[in-house]
Amino acid sequence: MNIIVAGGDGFCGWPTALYLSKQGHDVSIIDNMIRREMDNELHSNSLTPIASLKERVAKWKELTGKEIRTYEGDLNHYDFLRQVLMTEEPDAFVHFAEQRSAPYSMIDREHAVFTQTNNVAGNLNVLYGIKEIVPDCHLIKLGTMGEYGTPNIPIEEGYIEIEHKGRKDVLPYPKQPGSFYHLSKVHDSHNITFACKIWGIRATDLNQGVVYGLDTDETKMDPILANRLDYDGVFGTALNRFIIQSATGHDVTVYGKGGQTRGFLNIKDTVRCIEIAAENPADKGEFQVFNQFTEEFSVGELADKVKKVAQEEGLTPNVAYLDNPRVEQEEHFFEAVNTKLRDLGLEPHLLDDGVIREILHTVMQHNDRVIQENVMPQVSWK
Ligand code: NAD
Ligand code: USQ
Repeated sequence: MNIIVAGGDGFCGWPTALYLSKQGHDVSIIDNMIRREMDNELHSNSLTPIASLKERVAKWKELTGKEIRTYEGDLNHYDFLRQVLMTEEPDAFVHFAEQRSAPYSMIDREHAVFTQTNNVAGNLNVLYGIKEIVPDCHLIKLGTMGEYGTPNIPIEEGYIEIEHKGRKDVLPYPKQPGSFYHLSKVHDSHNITFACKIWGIRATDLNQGVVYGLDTDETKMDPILANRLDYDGVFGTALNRFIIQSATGHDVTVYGKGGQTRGFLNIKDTVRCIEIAAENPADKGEFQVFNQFTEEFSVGELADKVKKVAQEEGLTPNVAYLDNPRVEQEEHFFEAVNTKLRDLGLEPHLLDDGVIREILHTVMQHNDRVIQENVMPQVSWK
């Protein structure tokens, strides 16, 4: 298949592009490098040193003989996007290219407006581009489990059957997101649903949980292929942050009571889920929704798991329960269905001590790159 990976320079996109290329697909990347600019804006960095996209794809070609074409540009520049779609004529468009940090979207008005403009308008351009140029192309869109929020009933995969006043219907599952970023994903889902209905576009929304780890078989082939790893209070996510904090002698930062429960998955499963979605395109006009996570944990539970492994490695981690900078439920019911990707062949890499230990060892090679002032959360929801 010809597959475009938009956001292919990012944390999920880069390993996905490599994996799809290894599997024999003809892969190209779109990215405007804004994530690298955000590091400069936040005076932050990836824990792992990362090569430029040009160096990355050149190394991949040298090692495997496989070419990944790159297009540097913004999905919000429609002429650029049209040109890429006309050149590549993709069978699938994997869309990772959004501002993905909840704290970044909550910094202030400008960052909220940027997040929603970048994400919602960018995705709308992709929908128009597919309609206009490649109407059969399958849109594989990264959504988030956080679109659903934390309702007091089980979360279904995209849709729920409701009986009301004696009548029944299957309706989109209610959305109660917890940040302007998560809201942007809900707006995207609505726009895609509508575009499928009116133009017959085929789309799959992957409501992904929090991703942990950094390596896949491909990124480990050479230091130039290394993936980025975020640890700062804006872009770092729960489990990866906890591991890096224990490796560098920083308190493990559990926000509030720590009962916040989310779906999690290993980056090794992210890349496979994208392949499964590509192999199982939605029908024309269908908006297919998969919940993309493998296990549920509370953040308090994750902190304890990391603490145990870190102690076994001779470290002295301390779990600190901080005032929660976010507005969210800290103790709640959480039970989400995630059977569709499993039924289509996903064999999850589950979280155990060995997995935590492996990430910890990688992290410890780069401890000196941590900018300590960036580790504590500084963005408040209020
Ligand atoms: P990331 O920030 O590392 O990568 C996103 C990439 O998209 C970056 O390289 C950035 O430069 C690019 N980009 C952003 N806006 C763009 C635009 N307008 N035009 C072109 N390129 C643009 O993020 P990630 O962690 O790889 O996440 C990828 C996707 O997966 C996001 O949509 C995110 O919402 C979703 N997701 C991520 C996680 C996670 O834990 N990382 C979990 C669930 C869902
Ligand atoms: N949390 C802590 N301590 C930390 C960091 C986070 O307790 O140091 C808590 C947060 O308060 C929250 C939970 O951990 O309750 C998850 O936070 P996170 O920063 O790990 O993840 P989140 O903000 O939800 O966003 C990440 C990605 C986003 C993706 C989302 C999937 O950045 O792109 O959409 O995970 S999900 O959470 O399922 O919506």
